[in-house]
Amino acid sequence: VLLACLQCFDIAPFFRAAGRLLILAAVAVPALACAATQFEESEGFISGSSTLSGWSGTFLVTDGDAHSGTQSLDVSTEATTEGAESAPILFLDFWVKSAADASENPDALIDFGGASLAFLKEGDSGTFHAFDARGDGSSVPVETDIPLDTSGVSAVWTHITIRRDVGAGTWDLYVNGKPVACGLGLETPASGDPKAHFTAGESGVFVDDFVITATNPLFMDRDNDGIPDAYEVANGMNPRMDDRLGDADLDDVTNIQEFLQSKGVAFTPPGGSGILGVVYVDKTLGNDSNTGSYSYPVEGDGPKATIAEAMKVGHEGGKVAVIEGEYDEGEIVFSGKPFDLVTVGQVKF
Ligand SMILES: [Ca+2]
Ligand SMILES: [Ca+2]
Ligand SMILES: [Ca+2]
Ligand SMILES: [Ca+2]
Repeated sequence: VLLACLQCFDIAPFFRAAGRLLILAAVAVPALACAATQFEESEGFISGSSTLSGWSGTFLVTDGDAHSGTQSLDVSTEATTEGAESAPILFLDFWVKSAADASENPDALIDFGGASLAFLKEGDSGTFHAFDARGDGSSVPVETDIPLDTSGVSAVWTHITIRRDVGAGTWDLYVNGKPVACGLGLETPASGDPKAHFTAGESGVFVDDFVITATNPLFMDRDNDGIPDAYEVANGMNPRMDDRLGDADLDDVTNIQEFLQSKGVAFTPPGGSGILGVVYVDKTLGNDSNTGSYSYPVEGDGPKATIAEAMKVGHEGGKVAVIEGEYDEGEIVFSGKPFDLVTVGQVKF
């Protein structure tokens, strides 16, 4: 399974930016689901072919339009993926160019085990609608003003990412990499079915750069709670635990809602340990030459490897956050500095 997934990363360049962390995460998630394709000839997809391994339905591999390379999947009626492994939290990530549905009660453009999305014509532009199975199950507009061409087909490719959590019965939607809806209800009973189902509008649907994966394809998200590691660190959240429903700053707004309201805006990671007063220690992934400002390895920096070294650079009144693992450093000398020692996950001293 792991090997297959490393191949997935290999054929999906948009993964490469975060590849290092994704591979680490892949090691930690044994039941990894995985299916990635750009529909290119180099992957064995021949233009004009209507049968694909891992897909069923009515479609063609086409060289008529593409987001990546020269080919994509042209869904003329419907298409369903098969065969990926299941996991409680799965991400579906793809680029789409679709005809806008004129109906007021649209069919779902995509249904991913109860997480579904439609694309509706509204005036001269298109709007994505997300179905929230809580309440009356109707759809809510989540992304508007997608330009349409004269035939009512989206004039641009749109990047859709769905995070589906079967355990929680919820799903999140990211459009063009930004969070636009979080905690929508899955249809019940929520199914762990890893299949994705596309239904074409009047003029079909182009799909490209398609992947189903158990690791977050958009950003480093070690705990898979849908919030970037770096955002969590910058905002006092726990990057090693699903705390999306927690409230790090005690303002009665949940962490995931704060992330949503921020539109996932760029943040400045703490330069040194001063801003949050947290120094991270990770025996497995850390290195004592790092500053300890990050909970995860980043280019040229990351967590400390030993508590002793973290103590040296920590600020008085700050925190030393020890990330899961077994630490056998003998007696830890606090050298007179008052610290909060917090542990993340299973820590053994
Ligand atoms: Ca392609
Ligand atoms: Ca996270
Ligand atoms: Ca978290
Ligand atoms: Ca809050």
